[in-house]
Amino acid sequence: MRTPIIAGNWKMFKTVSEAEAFFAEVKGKAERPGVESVICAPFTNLPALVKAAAGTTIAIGAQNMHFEDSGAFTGEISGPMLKELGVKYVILGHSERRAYFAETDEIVNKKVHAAFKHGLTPIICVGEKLEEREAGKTKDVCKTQTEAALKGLTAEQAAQAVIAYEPIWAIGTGKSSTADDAEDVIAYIRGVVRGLFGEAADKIRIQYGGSVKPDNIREFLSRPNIDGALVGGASLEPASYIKLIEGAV
Ligand code: G2H
Repeated sequence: MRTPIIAGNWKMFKTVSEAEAFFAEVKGKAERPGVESVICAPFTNLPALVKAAAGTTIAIGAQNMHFEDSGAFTGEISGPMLKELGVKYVILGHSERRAYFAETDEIVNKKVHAAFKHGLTPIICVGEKLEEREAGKTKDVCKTQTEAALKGLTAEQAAQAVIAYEPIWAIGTGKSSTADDAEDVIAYIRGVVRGLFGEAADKIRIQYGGSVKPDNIREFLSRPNIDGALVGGASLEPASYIKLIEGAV
């Protein structure tokens, strides 16, 4: 009943010409009925990608945005700017933003509200650090981050949001969580959403992220609570991205 969503997170990779070349290769191939295909690219690539994606079923997303609509915030990009471009999704609260750019749960929550205000769908990242996992705090951390990020939303908004559970120790390290561990935590996060918003928990899509590849995506998506994947490294090559979409069906 929930359509799986595979989102490539390109991080700080690809110039405009590289993005255009990538898209030309995946067009018509990284598209399958029954799975939503999203490319989250650097800001500079977004106009070219939105143009290239016209008439396809591939959606384009950003990787961050400011919570204010406009103002003296040098170097920032706002929701109205993304909306006017035709961007549909925005990744918020990625662990790299939290770790390197001091994003707090409160900032992430403001950004989530700003995304909904401007008709963008947030992909909200939560997940524990290695030391938190080893201390048995995985679920506590995910609960705190999920509750903070969704604070003040309506149940209708919560149902439309996407959460990405990304254990930080599994990001870009080649070490992925097992599908069973990811399912356990994601089922728990869905329970947290149920506690806040009731039946919206059956509609919200919760992805797994962290070293997902074409050869392990099927295993993750075979679990009942895992509704897709947020993929970094393995989304950068056209052939690999196409296989991820094929593996999600
Ligand atoms: C986690 C993930 C993409 P990777 O950040 O969001 O990256 O798939 O490279 O671990």
